[in-house]
Amino acid sequence: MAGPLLVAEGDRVAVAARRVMARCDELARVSATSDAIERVYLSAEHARVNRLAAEWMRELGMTARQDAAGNLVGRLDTAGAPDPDAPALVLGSHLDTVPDAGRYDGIVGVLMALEVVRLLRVPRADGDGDGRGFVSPLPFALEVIAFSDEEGTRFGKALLGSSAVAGLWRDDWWTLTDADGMTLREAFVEFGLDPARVGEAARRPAELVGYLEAHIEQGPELDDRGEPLAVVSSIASARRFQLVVTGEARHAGGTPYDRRRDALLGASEAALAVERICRAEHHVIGTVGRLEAYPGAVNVVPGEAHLSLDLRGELDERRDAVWGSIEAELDAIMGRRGLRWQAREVHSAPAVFCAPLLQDVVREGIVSTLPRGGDAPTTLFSPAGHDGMSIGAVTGVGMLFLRNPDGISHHPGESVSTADVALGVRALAESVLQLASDRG
Ligand code: HGY
Ligand code: MN
Ligand code: MN
Repeated sequence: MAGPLLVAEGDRVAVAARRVMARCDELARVSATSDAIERVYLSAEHARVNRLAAEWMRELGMTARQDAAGNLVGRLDTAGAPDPDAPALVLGSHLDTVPDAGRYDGIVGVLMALEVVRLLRVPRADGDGDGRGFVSPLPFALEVIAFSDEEGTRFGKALLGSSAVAGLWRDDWWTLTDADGMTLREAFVEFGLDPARVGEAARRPAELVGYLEAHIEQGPELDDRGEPLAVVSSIASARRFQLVVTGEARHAGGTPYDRRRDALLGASEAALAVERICRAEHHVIGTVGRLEAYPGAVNVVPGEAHLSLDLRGELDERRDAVWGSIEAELDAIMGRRGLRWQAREVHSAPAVFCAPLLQDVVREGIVSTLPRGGDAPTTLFSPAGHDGMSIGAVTGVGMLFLRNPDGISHHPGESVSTADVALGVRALAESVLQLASDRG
């Protein structure tokens, strides 16, 4: 590519980056708790950030609508009469969070996408369409989707919002329950959505040119390499389980050790076994994020333990082989301890390989931000999950990673620099222009 396609007068990109950072702070204040960031699917906070982001979309001249699964969809039509079926390049990420979250995971990608629309839009010719101010000058419409449930924090199943957009919704999800016992179906209705119409969120491949997402790396690679941006090659496959270990609750004082069937100790050995088995693997990562003992009394040997398992890998087959090793090890551990265990799979998503063409345009976009003749941009595998894992079922996926100091994420200490966001906005805009150029 000859050089940057984007003529960004002066510091429009720097201004865009500052706006992104300020809005990340603004959205961080929309939380279920006053002392941390938490925003889960179909909550009052979800509704509030959708309203706020819809305002920002409309300010840009986009239409903004909440789809049948609670995702927020902004659209900038191509010139001429608005054509809702004109193929669109979708940019975006997610606005939901984990508990006690950082303020950039997902959020920064949605806001960077809006700044790319601001940089690329052109005034609508007088008299075109419905008089709204701006259009996409590209051979495709531009959409920004703020996905509503990438994390899966509330119901355990991740990617609910993007699954609906990809037409992957399953009816057996309706009975999933949150910590208060509310079903997904009840939460849908309470939020004002109609479960019977969730299928209307689905998009057809013919409507989509592709999906490009900017996201913080959520790992230390770029920081260690001293680079601000990277191309993503693929997104890890994920499986999530809820495990139950059953022993026998007994008196903490009167029960000798050789008479105990302590479920918490069995679960603890299981967690250590997951770490040991996965450490021996390349690009398979297992994490026990939650462990609860029951009845949970200080003077009772736990008769039951519940633990979560998040297992992900670069390749589905390798991940599944490791799950087999973990199952065998859990059988051995529980057998030794006279315990029983069972697993319920609550989430599964295959690995998604980013479309080569979209990897190329993201690479071109990054190159446009680098000094001429520099090294080729880094390409990274993403062990973190993203909405592209769903969207890959209906269109090509491309991702741009931003440096995430120390790789801290899913934590209030998560950070990204304004300078890197500026580079990221410019790279993402250039990627879009490169794609438009490739498509003639
Ligand atoms: O879990 C993940 O990898 C993503 O942050 N939801
Ligand atoms: Mn994320
Ligand atoms: Mn996350």
